[in-house]
Amino acid sequence: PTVGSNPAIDTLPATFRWGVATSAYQIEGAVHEDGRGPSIWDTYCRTPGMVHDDDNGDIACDHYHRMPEDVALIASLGVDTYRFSVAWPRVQPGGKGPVNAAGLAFYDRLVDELLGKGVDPWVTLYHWDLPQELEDAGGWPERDTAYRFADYSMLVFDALSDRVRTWTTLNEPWCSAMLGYYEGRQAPGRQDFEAAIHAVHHLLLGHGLATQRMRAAATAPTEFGITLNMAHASPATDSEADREAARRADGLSRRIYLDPLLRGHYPADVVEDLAARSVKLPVNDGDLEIIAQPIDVLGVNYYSSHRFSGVDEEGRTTDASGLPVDRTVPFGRPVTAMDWEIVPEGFTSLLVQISQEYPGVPMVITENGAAFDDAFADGGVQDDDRIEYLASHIGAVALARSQGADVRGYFAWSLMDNFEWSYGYAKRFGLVHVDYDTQVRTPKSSALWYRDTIRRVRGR
Ligand code: GBH
Repeated sequence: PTVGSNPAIDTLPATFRWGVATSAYQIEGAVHEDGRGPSIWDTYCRTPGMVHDDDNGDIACDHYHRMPEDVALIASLGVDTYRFSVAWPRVQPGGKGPVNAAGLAFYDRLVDELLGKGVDPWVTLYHWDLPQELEDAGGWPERDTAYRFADYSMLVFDALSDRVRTWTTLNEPWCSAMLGYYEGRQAPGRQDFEAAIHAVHHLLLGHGLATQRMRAAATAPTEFGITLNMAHASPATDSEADREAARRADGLSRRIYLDPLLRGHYPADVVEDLAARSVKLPVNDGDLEIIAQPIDVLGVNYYSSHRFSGVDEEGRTTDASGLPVDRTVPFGRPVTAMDWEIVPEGFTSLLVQISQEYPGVPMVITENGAAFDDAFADGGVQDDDRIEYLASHIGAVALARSQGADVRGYFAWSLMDNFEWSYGYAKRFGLVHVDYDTQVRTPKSSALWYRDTIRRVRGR
């Protein structure tokens, strides 16, 4: 069959929402301009050895200076929606206090430019770039940060809500909490499990506080939500130990967010697992009501899925520190340049599972995509591997819809190659190639395939 052909895609309705996504620190550059303050990522990148090649986002895709050109590129793909994030340190350089008008003005221009080209803006308020001053005061493990986030959100909402119809608070709180404060693989690079669990609660609280205030202030129909990164967790075998490992992993990565958001309480088994590690979620009276504010859309970011075993290679069920083993067992599938296994059917399983466990939740795929070792040749990139990845995963979404999951849209990650966090510029996720010496953008074959797919599905 031809590259990227997948009949399931053509079962998607003409009203399905198509988009591309980016985030501020990964594309903007201009880190010292118009009064922007430092974020935890500026600091992390300057800590030798934390980021591949000690790269940083100082210039990135220079989007801050090339925004109109990039919006034209977005429009040329024929998407309905552009999902971008607002940089908190541009709007409020120290994370609190009055608005920095020059920084906020950039997003004002971006929104106008998008609307002028017929593309809907979809705002993410926080995609990992915490103002450094707030981290110096303790960061997300501190309760105060949640209130600071709600204040910041209102500054942006007041400026843009006359034109922006969809607002998501956080991108992937699991990454902020676990990679940032426990594993240390992302900014701020701390390694403290208890701090990470406190961060989980304060991120969710910040989401709830911001959502509550924005909704109360809205004067036009507006959708609110949050984006979570999720995978489908399954046991490697039917053994009790493996089923327990999958339950624990799923609890700490997925249900610890979905349950408080959509059911108003933390999952009892996760609370027990945490107690076994002498850690407690710092819940105050009334917090769960705030976190469980109704949302209009759940953003789902999907890249891969995992099988779990509760037994290590030597047959032990606890590790050196006495913690139960949660070991991922590869499916043996092809991997992307990130070494992430390509598991599209896990995407279907995940979406159907969410729709069964949390009935009625409307979802949009706010990120899905892949890095591959693109070869730039003859003036372009023929990225058949990316086309196949996108086709199989969009097909998986269509299949999930036919099995009852209410998925209303799909946004490809990413519009263009960009700063891939700890991997620096070494990994390319873009539909559009970026030459970092010249900043020339060149649509890859996948960009053209995506444009044609959208046109075909919409045209039926
Ligand atoms: C997203 O995070 C981010 O929102 C985005 O900024 C980023 O550029 C993009 O993805 C690509 O990385 O090693 O098989 O266990 C991704 C979150 C969490 C997805 C960890 C992959 C591990 C896969 N990631 N997960 S595996």
